[in-house]
Amino acid sequence: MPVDFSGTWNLVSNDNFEGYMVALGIDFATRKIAKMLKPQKVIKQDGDMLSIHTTSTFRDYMLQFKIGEEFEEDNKGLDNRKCKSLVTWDNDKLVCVQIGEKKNRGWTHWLEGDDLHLELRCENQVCKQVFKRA
Ligand code: VL7
Repeated sequence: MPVDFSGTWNLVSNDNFEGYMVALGIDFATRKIAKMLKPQKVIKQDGDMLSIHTTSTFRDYMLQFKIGEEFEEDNKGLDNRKCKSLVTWDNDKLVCVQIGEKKNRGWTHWLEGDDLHLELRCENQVCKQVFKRA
């Protein structure tokens, strides 16, 4: 049985989000607002289909995809760069590779106890976020 990430999750820690945003070229004013946010993720996992809705008081981002199938990602409201993205399982971790203008871009989700972990990568920057069930 694969891991089930379904649920509503609240951000409790956010290490080096600033470095990740700088690597993505997010401007200073936007970064100032973004780093104050405590986003929530609503994840729905149904077989190979996933939706991850990241919401905040400032911006929302919705991602829907099928595991193992490449898709176009527009990153609208984030850095707005288009990528070809692919999410696959690495044991119990969900790994996304985002091919585009930025090197080494992607993310990994996994569960540790009842916490949801997320590593966001761009170029030489790694942001580490932890979420707890709402
Ligand atoms: C999504 C933010 C910084 C712009 C606003 C910040 C708004 C709330 O891709 C992500 O998650 C994956 C895995 O769960 C699913 O899409 C991370 C937040 C990354 C990057 C860009 C700052 C402006 C944050 C939407």
